[in-house]
Amino acid sequence: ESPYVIAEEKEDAKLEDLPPGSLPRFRESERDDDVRYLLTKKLRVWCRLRDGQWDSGQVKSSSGENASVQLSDGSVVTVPTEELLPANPDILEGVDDLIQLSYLNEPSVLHNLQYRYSQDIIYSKAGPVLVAVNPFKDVQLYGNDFVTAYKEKLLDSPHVFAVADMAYNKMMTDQKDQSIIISGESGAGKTETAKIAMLYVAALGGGRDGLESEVLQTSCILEAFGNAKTTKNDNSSQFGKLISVHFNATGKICGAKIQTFLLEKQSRVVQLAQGERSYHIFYQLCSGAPSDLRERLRLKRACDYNYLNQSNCLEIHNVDDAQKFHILMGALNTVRICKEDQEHAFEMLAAVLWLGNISFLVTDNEKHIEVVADEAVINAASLIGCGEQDLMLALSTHKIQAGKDKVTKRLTLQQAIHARDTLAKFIYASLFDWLVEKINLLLAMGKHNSGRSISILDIYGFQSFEKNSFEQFCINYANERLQQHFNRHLFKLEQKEYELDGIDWTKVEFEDNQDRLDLFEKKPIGLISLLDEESNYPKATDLTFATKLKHHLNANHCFKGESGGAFRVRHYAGEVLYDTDGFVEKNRDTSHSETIQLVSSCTGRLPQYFASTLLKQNNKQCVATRFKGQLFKLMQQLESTRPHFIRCIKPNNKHIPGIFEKDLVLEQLRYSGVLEVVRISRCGYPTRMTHQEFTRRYGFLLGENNACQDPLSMSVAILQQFDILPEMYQVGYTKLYFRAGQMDALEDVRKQVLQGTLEVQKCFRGRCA
Ligand code: AD9
Ligand code: MG
Repeated sequence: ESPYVIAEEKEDAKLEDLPPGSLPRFRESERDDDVRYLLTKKLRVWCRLRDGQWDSGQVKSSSGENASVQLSDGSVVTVPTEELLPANPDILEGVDDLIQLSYLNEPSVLHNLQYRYSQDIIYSKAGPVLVAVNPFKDVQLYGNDFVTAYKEKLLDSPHVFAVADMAYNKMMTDQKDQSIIISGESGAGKTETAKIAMLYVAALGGGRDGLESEVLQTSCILEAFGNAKTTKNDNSSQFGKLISVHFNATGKICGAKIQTFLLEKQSRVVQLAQGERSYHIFYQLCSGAPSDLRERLRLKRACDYNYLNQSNCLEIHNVDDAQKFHILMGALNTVRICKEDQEHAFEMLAAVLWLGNISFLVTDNEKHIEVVADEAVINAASLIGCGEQDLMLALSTHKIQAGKDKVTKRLTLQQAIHARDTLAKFIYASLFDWLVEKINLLLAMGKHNSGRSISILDIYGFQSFEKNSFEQFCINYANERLQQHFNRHLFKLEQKEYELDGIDWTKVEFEDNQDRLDLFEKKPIGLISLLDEESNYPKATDLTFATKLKHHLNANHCFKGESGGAFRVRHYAGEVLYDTDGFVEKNRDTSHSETIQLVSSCTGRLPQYFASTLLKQNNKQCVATRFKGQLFKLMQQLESTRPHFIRCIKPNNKHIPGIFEKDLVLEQLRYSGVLEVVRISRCGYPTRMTHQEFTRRYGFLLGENNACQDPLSMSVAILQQFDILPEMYQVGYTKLYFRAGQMDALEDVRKQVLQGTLEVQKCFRGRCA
C-alpha cells in the first residue's frame, strides 16, 4: 500500500482524535525541557543510555536525581534525570512536518525521520524545507500517476514534485523567477533529486516542440562527462551546476541554460585514488564505440591506458558502460549536437588517453629527458592536429629568459610529466566547457529575465574529512555563502515581514554567519586575499602562507592557527581543520606556457577553439578569487529568485537500503541547518493567512450578524469566539500569524462544525419531507 495517502483520507483520520461532541482545547506550547512534568505524569521519554544512544521508554518511578525507566525491550534501567527527554505522543508518530511535533528534541526528530524511512516514506518537511532521505533503491514515487496526482493536488505529502509544483505555480501567478536549491553531502541524492524536480517541471511545461525532452537529456550528457565513481558515490558529480528552465507566458518551456561550477582543473583525468575511476565517458567510449570510430580514434581497451588503469578499478557494479555509451549517443542526437561535433569531442577524449601513455627517457646525469617516440606520441599528435616533433618538443623543453635572450632548456622527468598532465587536463576541462556552451546555444531562449524561470541548483554540501585541502576550503566557503542565503531568506525576510505588518515579534535569535564570511572575504586581511597575495610571491610556500594567516588572523574568533601549517575555521556547520599542503600551487594554477603555445598551433577545430577561449580568460586571477567571482554571480542570480530548499540526507555510508544510522543523519541535519529551522519555526509564527482568507474560510462560524464587519475585526472576533489562547497568534495589519500546529486545530473545528451543519440540514430536510 502506498504510504502517500490521499489528503482527504488523512484529514478524516485526525477527526477521530477529537473529544466527541465538544470543541477541542487548543494545545498549549510545551517546553522541551519540562522533565519534572514527565516524571510526575510518568510519560513516555527518550532515555540516553551509557553508549550515548537514545532509547524510548516509560517512567516508572523517580527519586531525587534519578528515575527508573522501562525501556522498549522491557528492561528497567535507573538513569539520572538529565539523561531524559520527553517523547512525542503516539498520535504524532511519523508526522509529515517536523514542526508539528510537540517535542523537537534531537531523538524525537530522528525518530520521526527513521519511522517514516522504515516505511519507505523518504520525504518529510522541516517547516519550509523538504528533507529527502536517500532510499538507495527504486521507490515507486515518480511515475506519471504521481505527476498527475501532484499536479491536480490529489496528493499533498512531502515530495520533490510538491516543491516543483509550488515553484511552478508561484512562477505563473507572481511572474517571479524561482529557484530550487538542493544540497547535501556526497551520495546523499542531490543529482537524483535535481533530475526528479526537472522531470516534473518538464511534464508541466512540455509543449509540442519537444524541448522538454532535450532539457531532460542534458543530464545524461553532463553526467557522462562530469561524473565519476568515487568511494562515496558510484556516480559522483565532479562539478556543481545550475540549470535554469525558461517558460513562455502560457507556462510552456521555451529554453534552458546550464551553468557549471568547477573546482579544480580536473586532476581526476590524470590521477586516481585506489578504487575510484576517471570520468565515465572514457570507459563508455572505450567499451561502446562502434568499430569504425574505434579505428579512426585508434582506440584500445580502457585497461590499456595509463590514465585509466592506475587505480585497479575499471568497472562499476551493475553498470554496462557500452550500453551507457549507446544511450549517450541518443542524448547527443536529441540535444542536436551534430555528428561532426560529436566526432571532434571523441577525438579529444582519445587524445587525452594517448597523452597519458606517452613516456619519457632520462638521457643524462642531470636527469633531463627525451620523449619516447612511440604510438602514443603519434596518435596523440594526430588527434589534436599537430606535428609529432612539435608535441615532443612541447613536452620536453621550456624556454627561459636569460638576459635579453630566450634559452631553451630541457625538462626533468618530473617537469615533463607535469607538462604532459597539464596538457591533458587542459584539453579535458576545455572540452567540458565547450560541451556546456554548445548545449546552451542549442537550448537558448529568446529573452532573458522573463520572470518565468525555474533554476535548479545541485551543489556540493559542506565537507569535513580527516584531511581537508584547498578543495574543501572552496566548497565550505561556498556553503557558508549558501547558508547565509538560506538564513536571510527564511529568517531575516520573515522577520521583516512581521515588523512591516505591525507585529510585536520578540526577535528570534538565530546564528548569523556574516563574521565567517568576513573571515574568507575581507580585503586585504581575509583568507582569500591573503592566499592570493602569497600565491603572487614566486618564493612563497604553503608554510609561509600558514604563517601569514596566523600572523594576521589569530585574533579572529572564527580562526585558529595550528602547528605544522594547519589552520582551523569555525564554520556555521562545525569546526574544520585545513591542511595548507598544496594550497599555494593549486591556487596559482599555472599552465605550462609551451603546452599552451602548442594548443594554439594545432589545426584541429576544438584545440583552436580552446586556445581562443584561453586568451579571453582573465588569467591573472588566482583560482580562489575566480571561484569567489563565480559564487558572487551565482548568489546574485539566486537573490533575484524565490527560493525553495531541499536538503538531501545520506542515511548510511554503505549505500544500501533500509539502514538508518542515527548519528550520521543527526550530523547532516545539523550541518544543513535543518535542526535550526525546526527550532526557529517553532519559536516564530510559521503559519499565516490574510484577514480576507481567514474570514472567508472561518467567517461562517460567527453566524450572520458579524458579516458586515471589516476583515480584521472579523478575524479577531473569530479568534475570540473560539477561545484560542492569545499567545498562540498575533494579529497583523494585513495578516494573522499562528504558532506551529494551530492551523490544524482550527481546521478540525471547522470540519466538525461543517459536519454538524450537514447533519442538521439532513434532519431538517427529512422532517419537511
Ligand atoms: V555527489 O555530491 O554528486 O557525489 P549526490 O549527487 O548527492 O552525490 P546522487 O544523486 O548521485 O548523490 O545519489 C547517489 C545514489 O543514491 C544514486 O546513484 C542512487 O543510487 C541513489 N539515490 C539517490 N536518490 C534516490 C532516489 N530518490 N531514489 C532511488 C536514489 N535512489
Ligand atoms: Mg551529484
